Amino acid sequence: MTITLHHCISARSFRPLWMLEEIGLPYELRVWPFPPRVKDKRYFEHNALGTVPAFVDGALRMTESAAICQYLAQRHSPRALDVAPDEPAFGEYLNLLHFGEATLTFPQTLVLRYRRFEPDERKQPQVADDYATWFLARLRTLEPRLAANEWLCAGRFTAADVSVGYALVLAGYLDLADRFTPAVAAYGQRVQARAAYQRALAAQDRAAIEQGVPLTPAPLA
Ligand SMILES: N[C@@H](CCC(=O)N[C@@H](CS)C(=O)NCC(=O)O)C(=O)O
Repeated sequence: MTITLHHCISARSFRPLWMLEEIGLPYELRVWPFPPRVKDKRYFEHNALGTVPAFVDGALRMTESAAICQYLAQRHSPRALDVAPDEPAFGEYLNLLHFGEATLTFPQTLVLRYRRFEPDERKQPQVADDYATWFLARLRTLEPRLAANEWLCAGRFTAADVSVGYALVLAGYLDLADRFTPAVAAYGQRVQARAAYQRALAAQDRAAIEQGVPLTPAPLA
């Protein structure tokens, strides 16, 4: 049974797309204009929340990007992209995997919304600046970890790197990457140099062109 991933260009659905490329699983990529709940209401048939990702694997439907990464890693990449419960880094891995979305991506969505996405009369520069600062402060635990290690945990690249790596890529879209500390900046370059990351970028562009969807990145509200 082929996996189907519903995606908007550069949105959080990029995390599972990147995972699928890391693992080398076959999948069907459906690209939607952003935000699908406004631009194409047929999307509600796939996810009643209107958000991407929506991930379909047989009878299973999932809508949380970090959870999908965890699912794919555990099911298809044991002890490689996944960290098993009997490995010393298991708890650290789960913490970092979820830190990428819950702690690092959430404040950035406020920056996007109030700096870029809202019409001028609703823009809130103070909110955007405060959440940008908050996001950057939340990177502080990564700096010593990445100064000492190539990847986040377990001595190898895992789904936690996909989760956190995407949050750093998103910061680049928001022009925040030039405020990264040195080890975080170098790690951001390392994750983006991965062949699977590059294949995922190419796959989203190819699918968008084939499906007639503009290549403009999602504002990620
Ligand atoms: N916590 C969810 C968030 C999903 C989410 O909010 N996705 C955004 C794009 S990055 C979206 O679809 N926004 C459109 C909307 O809210 O209508 C995840 O990690 O997948």
